[in-house]
Order: sequence, then structure tokens, then C-alpha cells
Amino acid sequence: MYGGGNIFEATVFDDLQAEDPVKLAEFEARIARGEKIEPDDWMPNLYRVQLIRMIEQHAHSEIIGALPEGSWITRAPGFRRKLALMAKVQDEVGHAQLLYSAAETLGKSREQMLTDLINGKSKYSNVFNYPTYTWADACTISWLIDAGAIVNQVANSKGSYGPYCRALERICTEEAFHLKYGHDSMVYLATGTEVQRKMAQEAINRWWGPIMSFFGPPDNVSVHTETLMRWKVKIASNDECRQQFLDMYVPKIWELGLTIPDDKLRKDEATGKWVYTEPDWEEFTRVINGDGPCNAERLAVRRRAEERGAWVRQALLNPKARYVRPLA
Ligand code: FAQ
Repeated sequence: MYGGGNIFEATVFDDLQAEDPVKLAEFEARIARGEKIEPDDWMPNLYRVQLIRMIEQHAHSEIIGALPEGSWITRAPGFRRKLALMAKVQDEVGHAQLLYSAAETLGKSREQMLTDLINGKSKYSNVFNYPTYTWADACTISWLIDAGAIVNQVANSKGSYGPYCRALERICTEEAFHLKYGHDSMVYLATGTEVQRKMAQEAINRWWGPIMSFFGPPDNVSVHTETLMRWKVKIASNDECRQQFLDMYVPKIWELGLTIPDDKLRKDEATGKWVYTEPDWEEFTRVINGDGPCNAERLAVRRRAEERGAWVRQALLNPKARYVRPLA
């Protein structure tokens, strides 16, 4: 079972030495044959711990990710945009539920995961620690963050752990719809008045760095990619996902007459790869470790939601007991 310690300080090799070599070989053969691993199947401890880490961070990203867009529901321009955004935000929270359930199959309770989130022990995606100053920031999340999420999640959905893959298939279907909503919102701004175009451009300028970091550190410094790819938890590396995102979305941004704030950005026809300026990885490290522009605010909102919802959870667990709802 998951002990919550920092197992990643041990090397993969050290940890695998403790495993039964016959079982480990059978497990790896199943993965090589493309079979899905299910919760009751034998698995090495490191596989379990890595999956919990990754799925839990993913679930946290969905509920925290609902906050920056959620704050725009009341301010979205017009009734239809409000309705669409409300549905999208609800979907994101639903994705968290699916992912927490998938992580629970590996032995860590949802309560513990949420406690680790609000205590700042668990990470969640860097991008949700940035402010949304204008409506165009919310549209950029709905379009380009969802686009990045789909690139990464479609790859992960072909992975080896059954419950995670099945959750991701459902999530990707819904995200594909969010992407259309986000694209439609940005097309509207980019083809609108001068003020709307300016707002769209400024949002792209603000979000480009965080979006480039969204796929994780470069492969040559990524800590977990090798282990995760060995066991087909990750099917594409961080750099492969980043390249795929650039391939699919740079032309779409340019098509709208918007620019990307990177003078170096171009596709190298010889290698078929995009050349770009590395995002600020020091900023990324600070942000994912709790010191970004909105980390404190995001966790405070979650903490408040936990505290305010405690009486409901207690009442559901013990309907006969009499509870006094605390005053807000
Ligand atoms: N943000 O060794 P690697 C969404 C951490 S869902 C924060 O490369 P790995 C939907 C990493 O955890 C978005 N931390 O790690 C939506 C590790 O820290 P640790 C979330 C990051 O696991 C849209 C350390 O850096 N998607 O957006 C980030 O091999 C709109 C070393 O990194 C997922 O979680 C980051 N960007 O690769 C919702 C997908 N990148 O644990 C609302 C599943 C890295 O050692 C609105 N996750 N770190 O302390 C994955 O595919 C992988 O975990 C990666 C990172 C690719 C994120």
C-alpha cells in the first residue's frame, strides 16, 4: 500500500531489486503484449506508487483547474457563453471525480489525496497558478490548455493501467468538446473589434510560457519519464507531447492573425521538429512547488470548500447523527 513517503529518492533499480523477479518478468511481459493491468493484478510497488502520484496530480489539476475559469461564469459575455462555461467547469470537476476513483483503486484514499492537496503536499498543473485578468485569459485556457491536455491525455489513455485509461477515454471525449468551445470563443475575439483582438493577443502573450511548460520538463531532465514509459504509463514523452502540440496549434494561432511571443519559434524542415525558446524552467519549478502568483489563493479556495462541505460528508456517512451546520 501507498505509504506517502518519498520513494523517488530511491533509484528504480534499488526498488525493483526487492521485487520477485519471476512476477516482475510476467508483469513486464503482459505490458509488452499490450494487456491492461487491473487493480487486483500483481504489480511492482514502484508502478503502484508512480501511478498514484501521477493520477492524483492529474485529479488535483482538474478541480483546481476549474477555479480560474469558474470565476468567469458570472462575467462571461452573454447567456450562451455563461451556459457553455458552466457546463465545461462542471465537466472538469467530474473529471476529477473519475480520476480520484481511478487513484483509489491503487490504495490511497480520496480523503488522504484531498488532505495532501490542501496542505500543499501534492502537486497540480503549473498553469492553474496564473491569474485570468480578462475574458480572453479564460478563452485561452478553454482553447489552448484544453488542447495541451488532450494531446497528453490521448497518449496516456493508451497506457497500461486499465482504470486510468478508461477514465481518460471518457475525459478526452468531453475535452474535445471543450476545445471546440474554446476555439470558437477565441475566433470570436480574434475576428472582432480592435479591442477584442488586442485582448486575445495579450492573453496569448501571457499564457505562452506556462503552456510550453505544461508538458513537463525536457526529456533529458524529466525524473519519471523513463520509468513511466518503460511500463507504458506514459506513451509519449514530455518533449514529444510538446512537439505534437506545436504541430497542431501554432498554425491555428497564426491562422487567426495572432502572434506567438517567441522570436525563435519555427519548424525545422530538416528534422521536422519545432525550434523554440525554452520556457523559464526556474519559474516553473517555483510555481509547481507552491510559489506562483495564485497558488495561495487556489489552495485557500479548496480549503474553504473542504471545511464548508465537511458537515455534508459527515451527515452522509452517518445520517442518523444530528449535526449542527457551522455558520459561514
Ligand atoms: N505542472 O519527471 P517529470 C487539464 C512535475 S489536466 C506541475 O517530467 P512526469 C484539464 C512532476 O509531477 C492537466 N507539475 O514528471 C483542464 C514531477 O514532480 P514530482 C494535468 C509538473 O510525471 C483543462 C516533476 O515535475 N494533466 O489541464 C508539471 O513524468 C482546462 C518532474 O517532472 C496531467 O496531469 C506541470 N505541468 O510528467 C482542467 C496528465 N510537469 O511528482 C481545467 C497526467 C511536471 O516528482 C481547465 N500527467 N511536473 O514531485 C502526466 O502525463 C505527467 O505527470 C506529466 C509530467 C507530463 C504532467
